[in-house]
Amino acid sequence: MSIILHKVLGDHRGQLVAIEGGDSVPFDIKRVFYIYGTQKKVSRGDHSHYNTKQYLIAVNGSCKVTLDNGKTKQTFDLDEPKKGLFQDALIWGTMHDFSDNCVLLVLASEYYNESDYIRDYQFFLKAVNNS
Ligand code: T46
Repeated sequence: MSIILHKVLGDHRGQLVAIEGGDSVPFDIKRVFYIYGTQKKVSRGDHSHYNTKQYLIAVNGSCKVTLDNGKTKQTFDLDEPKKGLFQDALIWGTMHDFSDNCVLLVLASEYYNESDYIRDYQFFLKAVNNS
């Protein structure tokens, strides 16, 4: 679990970051979504997935992401559009401390399927222990 710094392809017109599935993002990308209109003191996520892997980028503003593997937790600052964070399957993820105007882009390895979600922390710990 660590921040990946993407190359910024900028010139006098502005910046560009290119991300390709299977390269800097270690999976084929099947779904893209983004959250915005977040509130500083209201967290998002607070769940894990059985199979879905995610890659998170704050393309505007900033937030913190806490990843928990059932044994240890690490908190990461997503505060630049060139920073990406990989969230593997069976990792509990919480997004929090959003700045004003944060737009958090998420690339996902699977199509949306609510049955892939683990929204109960005790179920999550059981799933980790059985994996
Ligand atoms: C994550 C954070 C950053 C869909 O219909 N399709 C989708 O692809 C997604 C992600 C959600 N939904 C529906 C399910 C709920 O009715 O949108 C509603 C809100 O989803 P949720 O409560 O899961 O939202 P967040 O912000 O707590 O979490 C989402 C992602 O689920 C999660 O994986 O990392 O954004």
